[in-house]
Amino acid sequence: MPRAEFVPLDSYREVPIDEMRAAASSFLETMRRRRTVRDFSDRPVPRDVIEHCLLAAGTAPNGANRQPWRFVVVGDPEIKAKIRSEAEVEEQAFYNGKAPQEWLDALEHLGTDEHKPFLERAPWLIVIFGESYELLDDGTKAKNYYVSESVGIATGMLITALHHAGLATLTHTPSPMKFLNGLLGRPDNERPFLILVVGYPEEDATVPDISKKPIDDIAVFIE
Ligand code: IYR
Repeated sequence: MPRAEFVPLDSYREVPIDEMRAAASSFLETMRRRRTVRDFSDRPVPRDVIEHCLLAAGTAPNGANRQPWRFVVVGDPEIKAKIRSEAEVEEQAFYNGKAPQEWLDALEHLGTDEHKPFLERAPWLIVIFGESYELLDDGTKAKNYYVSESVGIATGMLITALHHAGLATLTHTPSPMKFLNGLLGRPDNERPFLILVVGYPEEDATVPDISKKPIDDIAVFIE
């Protein structure tokens, strides 16, 4: 890779400290309204909103700027039905013998089970892949770096962008997920990371009454 041209950092905007405080605290309020939703409405969501949120995710910092992600956005009802049926096969096995009891106990309070109707009902499924390497035109492989970190950061930014736009999401990880390559016709260098279910919540949607850890339990300051 030739060295990039360096240009002034024109996009940075400094804000006064009081505005910084207000921005940080109001963003916290916004983020505290985000909930993982499992009861999705079938109301349509315009594709351009999804595209903007994906472009926001695509601004994520990542290894060597290789941008090792691929978002496969599924709105086709037939493909969604196939994803649901294959995911439910995996989940059936997970909940009925494959998952260790300790894992099932850890999930108990969330009330999850092998039924995944949201995979058909929500208007969009964003299937997120990480590209472990790039296939160059001459057939050689170019390795990517920090793929799971990069894709994880991009996924977090996507969830944030969708929430900011007024949409609900669910991170869904059927295990194993390799069936997604076959179903979606994706090449071997793309490894499924997770399925992000996107849409409006059902009007009577409920969520578990759980809380997030306070600052002292998630951070240590060394000053
Ligand atoms: N993939 C399963 C199980 C599951 C695992 C974790 I860790 C969760 O936080 C939630 C669910 C499922 O989707 O049901």
